[in-house]
Amino acid sequence: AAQSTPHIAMVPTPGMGHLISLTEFAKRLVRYHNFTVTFLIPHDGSSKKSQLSVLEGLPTSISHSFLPPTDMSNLPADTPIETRIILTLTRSLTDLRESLRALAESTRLVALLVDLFGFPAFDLAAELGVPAYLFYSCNAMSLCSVFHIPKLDQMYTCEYRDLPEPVQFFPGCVPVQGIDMIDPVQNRQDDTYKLALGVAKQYQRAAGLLVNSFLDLEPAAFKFLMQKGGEPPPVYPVGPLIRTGLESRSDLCLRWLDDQPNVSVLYVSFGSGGTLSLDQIRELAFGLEESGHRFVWVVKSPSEDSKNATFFKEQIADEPLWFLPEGFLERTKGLGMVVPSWAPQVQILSHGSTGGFLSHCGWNSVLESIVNGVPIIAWPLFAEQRLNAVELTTDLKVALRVQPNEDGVVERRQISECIKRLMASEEGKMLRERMTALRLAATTAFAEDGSSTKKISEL
Ligand code: BUP
Repeated sequence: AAQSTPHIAMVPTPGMGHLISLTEFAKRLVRYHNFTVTFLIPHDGSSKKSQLSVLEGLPTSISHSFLPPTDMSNLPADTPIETRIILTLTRSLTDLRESLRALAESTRLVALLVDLFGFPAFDLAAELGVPAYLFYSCNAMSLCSVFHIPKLDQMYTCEYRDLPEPVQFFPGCVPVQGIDMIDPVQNRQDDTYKLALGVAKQYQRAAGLLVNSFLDLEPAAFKFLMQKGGEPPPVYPVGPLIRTGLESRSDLCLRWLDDQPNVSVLYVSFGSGGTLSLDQIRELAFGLEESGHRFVWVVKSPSEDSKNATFFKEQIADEPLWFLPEGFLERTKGLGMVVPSWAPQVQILSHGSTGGFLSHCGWNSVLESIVNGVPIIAWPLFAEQRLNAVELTTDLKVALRVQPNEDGVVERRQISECIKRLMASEEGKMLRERMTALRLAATTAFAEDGSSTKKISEL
């Protein structure tokens, strides 16, 4: 019987966002479509703790194994994150080949599913004669940009931030300034630019592209991607897939939220990858304080350069929140909660007291906000986050966006103004109403006859 159950191998590259959305997709395949799944996980030798927290609660028909750690010690410290991620995978290909072969012998292996950086594994699927699919864990708009970049490369020689006019990646696309395009194309001399330029070709080799978004959220982008005879292979909107199965309510900040008025608290987080400079953290603290609104702030230690790394480390050992302005915690006592490093984000966003999200606009965070109807203050930092911010503010109109000054710092005045606009103005009310409509559309996508339910069945 085990042999007749269709089996899928999933390969998540480093990054919690990749793992979480793939495991959510695996859960649906197991629950509604009678598949079994094995996760084969390349890793770079760093701690597996947060990955294990996701993997441990999975149903028994989903198993996992970590591939032997790759040696990344010869990489220069400033190697871009995208290169680092892809190298972790390419340096694991021999081990991955062996694991896939073993799976093909012991199960009825019907497909390989990799994430957006996983295309170097396509050849291994071909060797085994199984189709390779790609799970694109960002939005349809950024996928359109991936397919558009080779055209821009032909059309212009300047850096994209100097383009004479904004770009449209598909008919009906909101205009995007070059500076808001994805990070890997911001420097044409850089190796990651060549990588980004080649991605469209790689994606064309997939048997299908699964996008963690839904038709009603990005109709024009999906229309473009799904037109027959277009460049991409078949595209399947399969979202919004966000983290589920988090029932524990023991957390201190959830209990604090229980005591706050409805829709009154701003949740502040820059994601697992986002850090701010010391100056910026302090400016944000003053901005929060000046706004007078309630908040839950997930803070991380300031980003360090080699100059101050030792100093920062010594300070942290003495007092973990040393970088906050003096007296901040006392002055905001009762009004705000500061949570070091990690908070139960999905539960916070689904709590009735939460009324806004100041976010780095990572796509997982955006989807979690949409599913819970929480409007956003967009503060994008890196990767494709600026593109997400453009979509949220200009196209969907469910977010406000902050802009840094010439020194790259978002000033306290702007922060507090944005918070007031979001939490207590007519404008904020409209953003919330539109977010509520999106929330409904998100629920509908996974109804019995919903667009994403149907697309997954079709797939
Ligand atoms: Br930080 C944080 N609690 O404190 P990313 C994150 N998460 O539950 P995204 C928490 O981790 P990027 C925290 O809800 C999301 O499901 C969060 O977060 C959860 O991914 C997951 O890494 C991953 O911030 O941004 O939002 O896609 O572009 O940085 O990958």
